[in-house]
Amino acid sequence: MTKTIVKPRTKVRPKTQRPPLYKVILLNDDYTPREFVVQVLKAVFRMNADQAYRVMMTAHQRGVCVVAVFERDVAETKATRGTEAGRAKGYPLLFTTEPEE
Ligand code: TYC
Repeated sequence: MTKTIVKPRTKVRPKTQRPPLYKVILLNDDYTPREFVVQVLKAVFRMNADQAYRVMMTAHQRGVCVVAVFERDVAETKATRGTEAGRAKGYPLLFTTEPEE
Protein backbone atom coordinates (compact mmCIF):
# COMPACT_ATOMS: atom_id res chain seq x y z
CA MET A 1 0.00 0.00 0.00
CA THR A 2 1.49 3.33 -1.05
CA LYS A 3 0.39 6.47 0.56
CA THR A 4 -0.16 9.38 -1.72
CA ILE A 5 0.65 12.57 0.00
CA VAL A 6 -1.40 15.38 -1.35
CA LYS A 7 -0.12 18.78 -0.57
CA PRO A 8 -2.97 20.92 0.65
CA ARG A 9 -3.70 24.11 -1.22
CA THR A 10 -2.52 26.91 0.92
CA LYS A 11 -3.92 29.82 -1.01
CA VAL A 12 -7.66 29.97 -1.20
CA ARG A 13 -8.81 32.63 -3.58
CA PRO A 14 -12.43 33.48 -2.83
CA LYS A 15 -14.36 34.24 -5.98
CA THR A 16 -16.15 37.51 -5.51
CA GLN A 17 -19.00 37.96 -7.93
CA ARG A 18 -18.88 41.10 -9.99
CA PRO A 19 -21.72 42.18 -12.25
CA PRO A 20 -20.93 42.35 -15.97
CA LEU A 21 -20.03 45.85 -17.14
CA TYR A 22 -21.41 47.86 -20.03
CA LYS A 23 -19.81 50.71 -21.93
CA VAL A 24 -21.77 53.86 -22.65
CA ILE A 25 -20.79 55.08 -26.10
CA LEU A 26 -21.27 58.57 -27.50
CA LEU A 27 -21.84 58.80 -31.26
CA ASN A 28 -20.98 61.81 -33.34
CA ASP A 29 -23.54 63.58 -35.53
CA ASP A 30 -23.45 66.72 -37.67
CA TYR A 31 -26.16 68.71 -35.90
CA THR A 32 -25.86 68.67 -32.11
CA PRO A 33 -23.90 71.73 -30.95
CA ARG A 34 -20.60 70.90 -29.26
CA GLU A 35 -21.47 72.99 -26.23
CA PHE A 36 -24.71 71.06 -25.76
CA VAL A 37 -22.88 67.71 -25.86
CA VAL A 38 -20.52 69.02 -23.17
CA GLN A 39 -23.50 70.13 -21.03
CA VAL A 40 -25.12 66.69 -21.29
CA LEU A 41 -21.89 64.89 -20.42
CA LYS A 42 -21.48 67.10 -17.36
CA ALA A 43 -25.08 66.68 -16.21
CA VAL A 44 -25.65 62.98 -16.90
CA PHE A 45 -22.15 61.58 -16.37
CA ARG A 46 -20.99 64.04 -13.72
CA MET A 47 -17.89 64.99 -15.68
CA ASN A 48 -16.03 68.22 -15.18
CA ALA A 49 -15.74 70.69 -18.06
CA ASP A 50 -12.35 69.35 -19.10
CA GLN A 51 -13.31 65.67 -19.19
CA ALA A 52 -16.58 66.46 -20.97
CA TYR A 53 -14.81 68.55 -23.62
CA ARG A 54 -12.29 65.79 -24.31
CA VAL A 55 -14.93 63.09 -24.65
CA MET A 56 -17.03 65.33 -26.92
CA MET A 57 -14.00 66.12 -29.12
CA THR A 58 -13.00 62.45 -29.35
CA ALA A 59 -16.49 61.53 -30.59
CA HIS A 60 -16.45 64.56 -32.91
CA GLN A 61 -13.11 63.58 -34.49
CA ARG A 62 -13.27 59.77 -34.42
CA GLY A 63 -17.01 59.15 -34.70
CA VAL A 64 -17.45 57.46 -31.32
CA CYS A 65 -16.10 57.69 -27.79
CA VAL A 66 -16.51 55.44 -24.76
CA VAL A 67 -17.92 57.74 -22.08
CA ALA A 68 -17.80 55.41 -19.06
CA VAL A 69 -18.46 51.87 -17.87
CA PHE A 70 -21.26 50.82 -15.48
CA GLU A 71 -23.49 47.92 -14.50
CA ARG A 72 -26.09 47.32 -17.18
CA ASP A 73 -29.01 49.18 -15.55
CA VAL A 74 -26.96 52.27 -14.83
CA ALA A 75 -25.39 52.25 -18.31
CA GLU A 76 -28.79 51.98 -20.00
CA THR A 77 -30.38 54.66 -17.81
CA LYS A 78 -27.59 57.14 -18.46
CA ALA A 79 -27.52 56.42 -22.20
CA THR A 80 -31.28 56.98 -22.37
CA ARG A 81 -31.07 60.21 -20.33
CA GLY A 82 -28.37 61.59 -22.58
CA THR A 83 -30.23 60.67 -25.76
CA GLU A 84 -33.50 62.09 -24.37
CA ALA A 85 -31.81 65.36 -23.42
CA GLY A 86 -30.84 65.81 -27.07
CA ARG A 87 -34.23 64.76 -28.36
CA ALA A 88 -35.95 67.30 -26.08
CA LYS A 89 -34.03 70.02 -27.97
CA GLY A 90 -34.59 68.43 -31.37
CA TYR A 91 -31.02 67.12 -31.69
CA PRO A 92 -30.09 63.66 -32.95
CA LEU A 93 -27.57 63.15 -30.13
CA LEU A 94 -27.17 59.42 -29.48
CA PHE A 95 -25.70 57.34 -26.66
CA THR A 96 -25.63 53.55 -26.90
CA THR A 97 -24.48 50.75 -24.60
CA GLU A 98 -22.49 47.61 -25.30
CA PRO A 99 -21.14 44.86 -23.06
CA GLU A 100 -17.50 45.16 -22.16
CA GLU A 101 -15.35 42.14 -23.15
N1 TYC B 1 -20.18 67.11 -34.59
C1 TYC B 1 -20.97 68.06 -33.83
C2 TYC B 1 -20.76 69.45 -34.43
O1 TYC B 1 -19.82 69.66 -35.18
C3 TYC B 1 -20.58 68.08 -32.35
C4 TYC B 1 -20.75 66.74 -31.72
C5 TYC B 1 -19.70 66.15 -31.04
C6 TYC B 1 -21.98 66.06 -31.81
C7 TYC B 1 -19.84 64.89 -30.46
C8 TYC B 1 -22.13 64.80 -31.23
O2 TYC B 1 -21.19 63.01 -30.00
C9 TYC B 1 -21.06 64.23 -30.56
N2 TYC B 1 -21.61 70.40 -34.07
